[in-house]
Amino acid sequence: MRVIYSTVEGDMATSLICGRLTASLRTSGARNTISSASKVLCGTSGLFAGHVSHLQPPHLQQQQRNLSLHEYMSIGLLKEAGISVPDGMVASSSEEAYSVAKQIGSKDLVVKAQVLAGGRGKGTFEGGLKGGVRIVYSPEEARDISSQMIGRKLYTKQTGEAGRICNQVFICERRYPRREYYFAITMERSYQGPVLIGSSQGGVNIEDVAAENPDAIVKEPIDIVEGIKMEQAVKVKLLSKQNTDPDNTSTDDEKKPEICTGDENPAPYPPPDYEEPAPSSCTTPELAVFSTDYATPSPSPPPTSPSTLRAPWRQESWGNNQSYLHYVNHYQPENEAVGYIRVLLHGPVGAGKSTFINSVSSVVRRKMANQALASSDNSEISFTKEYKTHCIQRQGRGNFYPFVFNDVMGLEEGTGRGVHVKDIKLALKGHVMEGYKFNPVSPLTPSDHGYVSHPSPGDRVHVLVCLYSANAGDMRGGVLQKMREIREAASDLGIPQIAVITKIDEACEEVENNLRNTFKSRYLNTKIEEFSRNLGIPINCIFPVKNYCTETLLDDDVDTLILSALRAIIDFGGDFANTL
Ligand SMILES: Nc1nc2c(ncn2[C@@H]2O[C@H](COP(=O)(O)OP(=O)(O)OP(=O)(O)O)[C@@H](O)[C@H]2O)c(=O)[nH]1
Ligand SMILES: [Mg+2]
Repeated sequence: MRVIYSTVEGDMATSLICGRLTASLRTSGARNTISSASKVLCGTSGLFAGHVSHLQPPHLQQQQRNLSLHEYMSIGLLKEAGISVPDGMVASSSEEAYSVAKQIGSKDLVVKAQVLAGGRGKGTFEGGLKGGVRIVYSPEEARDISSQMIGRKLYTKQTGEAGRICNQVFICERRYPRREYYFAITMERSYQGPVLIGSSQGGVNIEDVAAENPDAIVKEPIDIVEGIKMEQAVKVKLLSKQNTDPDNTSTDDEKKPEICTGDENPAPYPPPDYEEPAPSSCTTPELAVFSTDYATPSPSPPPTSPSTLRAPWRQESWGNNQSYLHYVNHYQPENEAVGYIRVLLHGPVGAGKSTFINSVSSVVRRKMANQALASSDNSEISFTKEYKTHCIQRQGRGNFYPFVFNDVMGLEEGTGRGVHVKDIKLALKGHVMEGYKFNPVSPLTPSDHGYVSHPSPGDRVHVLVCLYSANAGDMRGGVLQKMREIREAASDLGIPQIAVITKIDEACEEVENNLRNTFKSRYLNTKIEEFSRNLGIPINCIFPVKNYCTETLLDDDVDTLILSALRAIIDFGGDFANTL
């Protein structure tokens, strides 16, 4: 349910209550819903309570307007009146947003900027965040997004260049309604009182609907003494039939309240063309026009899971492994002085670095490999302790693929823990000797035995790959800082960088069930965007993979993702090696 604040120039304020009846009709039926809404408006604590001050003569009345309502306030009023609304709370700081999201307890949430302006969904915040209505999947993400909204101005097509400050966000559970209906109760001058308006067409371009299909809109003036009558409630209710019964062939007997659970064939919420009504759209005097922010749903949208998108966010040539393998098998670095592409892997403890090396080896050798010792659990302490180069053997003795992987100890939060950032920086330049045992407390120095004083072009790193688990919570400050530092050092040396997001199977059920959902997963899409933002790695340089961990047989789809990442790794590395 939404209440949209609006004013009309002149002496009459117009407020619209636009309700998404799907949720409430489900539980209470039309009359209850509408009369509950009227309580919100006209009851003793209702919005219009001040306007009807118990029938005093007009000249004694002090007109009171309590109409500048933020969405969370109106939702509170509707809830109080017994109307079913999504569970949610308001937050004034990002930390509060975090605890509110935790309290709601859902991992499918919407963060909505509380700004009295239309067009929030398509607005932009100062600082660059796009969209005043954002879907998030964790309390951490709610905190992150809120921190980019609270205290900043939102610019929408209604705020103009001045923008409007966002002081609060409303965090609520996400709902997946199947159909959209709108109704408004507005004070309208021509009726000298509140008018009930309903539409079966949603609200997008409602002015056009009013002109082209007036039957799709019902207007019922409310007698403020008698309240809403049953026939009026039924009239509004029947609008829903128009939406589901386009030919209007059903008999009156069939026109009974319909249960619309919103759980079947869910549509995205909010839908991609989310658009809020402009306050100015209410100025038409004879009709308090309400614009909806949801598209009228198609009668039978294709079934999709709420967690997957209809169209993938990246194209992948599933089943095209032969061409990938052909490329990898025939690859030769152009620069003969280099001989092989050196790939350095880094990332937090347990991100799947060693397992990725084994996975690549398994895919290209077409049999399971276990050459890089990987942890059998998700320990907090790095399992890999030494600097080790992994070559991958190909057919024929002494014959290896022209790319090698360097595995390192994992990064940890805090000082004196995990691999030292300075050691990774030295490895980038080729100063770290094979077999060097990492010391989290003190980095390698030129006087140490493990220091390579004169590295060859082949000792140097040609491509840096950052591994990160899709299943990790928020990007921890300390580890993120270390990853950034390593990235900067690599950038200074001109070394190209790629990120591999592992454990996509653990992070997302749809992906676990079918790896081909990888690029349709909303969660992964968001996660990769967040990762890209935090680390500054472009999205097209980030590759989601599922490593081979428990399998004993190769799988085509697992191979596709690994080969796709591998191809980019050797391409990037080869380009850099050519410059040496
Ligand atoms: N489900 C799943 N598990 C994975 C994946 N990648 C790695 N793992 C598991 O995650 C755990 C840690 O993997 P490792 O490869 O040892 O991680 P690492 O980054 O080398 O960790 P350290 O050497 O300890 O820094 C192991 O139990 C792996 O089986 C993946 O894509 N999916
Ligand atoms: Mg390891």
